[in-house]
Amino acid sequence: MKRYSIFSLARNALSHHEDWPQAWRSPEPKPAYDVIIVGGGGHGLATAYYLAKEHGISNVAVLEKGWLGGGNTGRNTTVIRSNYLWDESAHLYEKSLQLYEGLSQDLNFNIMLSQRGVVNLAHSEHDLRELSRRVHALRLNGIDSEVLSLDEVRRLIPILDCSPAARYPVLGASVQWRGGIARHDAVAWGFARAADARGVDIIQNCEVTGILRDGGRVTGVETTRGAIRAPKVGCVVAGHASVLAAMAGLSLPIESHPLQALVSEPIKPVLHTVVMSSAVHAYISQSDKGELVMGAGIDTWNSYAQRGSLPVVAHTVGAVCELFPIFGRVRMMRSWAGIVDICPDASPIISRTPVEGLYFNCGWGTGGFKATPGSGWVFAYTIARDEPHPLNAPFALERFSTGALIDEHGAAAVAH
Ligand code: FAD
Ligand code: PYC
Repeated sequence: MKRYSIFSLARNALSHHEDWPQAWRSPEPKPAYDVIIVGGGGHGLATAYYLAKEHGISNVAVLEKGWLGGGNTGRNTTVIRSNYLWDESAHLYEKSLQLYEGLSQDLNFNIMLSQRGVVNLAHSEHDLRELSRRVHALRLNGIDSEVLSLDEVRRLIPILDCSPAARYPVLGASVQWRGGIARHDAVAWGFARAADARGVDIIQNCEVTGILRDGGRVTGVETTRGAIRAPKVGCVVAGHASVLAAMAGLSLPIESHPLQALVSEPIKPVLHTVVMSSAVHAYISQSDKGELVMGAGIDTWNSYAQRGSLPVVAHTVGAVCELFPIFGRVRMMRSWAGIVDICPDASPIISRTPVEGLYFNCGWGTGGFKATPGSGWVFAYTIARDEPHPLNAPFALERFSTGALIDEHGAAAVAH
């Protein structure tokens, strides 16, 4: 076993980080692969990793037009939970949460999972009824969830304004203790490193500009670095799924919107759980660095520009200060946006398509970070076997013609 002494720590601190091994290679694209994954966010990298690990398919390329995790993976507010209402979603997100719970060990990379609990505040009798309905549904699915009384909320979050004089007084809450946050970059990097170690080629700065087909079957992709052939192509390009689909002559039931988030200057630890309120329309957690990480609902217009608008930021800061007047004196540091693809039922699409060998994993809207490992796991299964796993069968494209929609607008809550 390698031993680390105070001397080796000091030597590494002064080494200017030289001679570190590369976390993953940067290979030239080969002319052909068994599978091409378009999109080097968490979901695409997880798919490649599980293709290699679970299905022995490692002749795989992940093609990313920018840098790994530069899309929504690196822009999200890192909330993880599995408290979805309907059985189909609860099972899928719970699979993901369980994978998260073992992910640092599996990838041998610290993803900084912090299961600090996710609290959803109730501000009316209606909220209370909705929250307890969800808690009961979750418990029937074996997922941890409980209702908190106002006193319990007060004890858990002493800095929350629980006064009856508040515009939306807090009446209680629900909590999922196993929920929390994880480090978003580490999730992408951990999957990248582990996929690379299993032989997957990760190719950055390689934009897919066309989907090559012969008759009704996919044969590869056109890219800014030339054509690359493959009998199977999986598209995992959150925010740009419709753009990729159009390259194959497909139209998806998706709308693309900016979603914003913002962080404050770092302050001492004061907030130990994730807090969400649909009524004031904001959510907040405190990062390990001390920054307050907060977020908003989507900007109402469609856009592919990864920036938001001042009114949404102003609304969110106002809402957070209503819940936590103590934060009124904290200075904001920066805000940003990502583009989220939203389906009419606020549930994702993980599916084969009418083009043979072409698969789509998209429509995670405002809530796909929590699904990263689970999504990759079921998508790898779907691509490897050319059939859905029972966990993602309900999320196929066919639901938009059969009408078997899975309405999770309530679970997406604040961010919608
Ligand atoms: P991405 O990380 O966006 O990866 C897709 C990749 O595809 C990108 O890197 C992009 O560059 C690439 N790409 C696109 N087009 C092409 C092309 N033509 N060729 C090659 N590559 C291409 N979810 C939660 O669960 N919890 C949260 O707290 C949360 N907060 C959020 C806050 C914000 C502000 C935003 C924007 C989103 C939030 N989400 C959250 C949603 C979550 O971020 C996404 O659902 C999830 O990260 C999607 O992961 P992905 O790997 O599919 O997408
Ligand atoms: O899905 O939990 C979530 C979430 C929080 C913020 C944005 N999405």
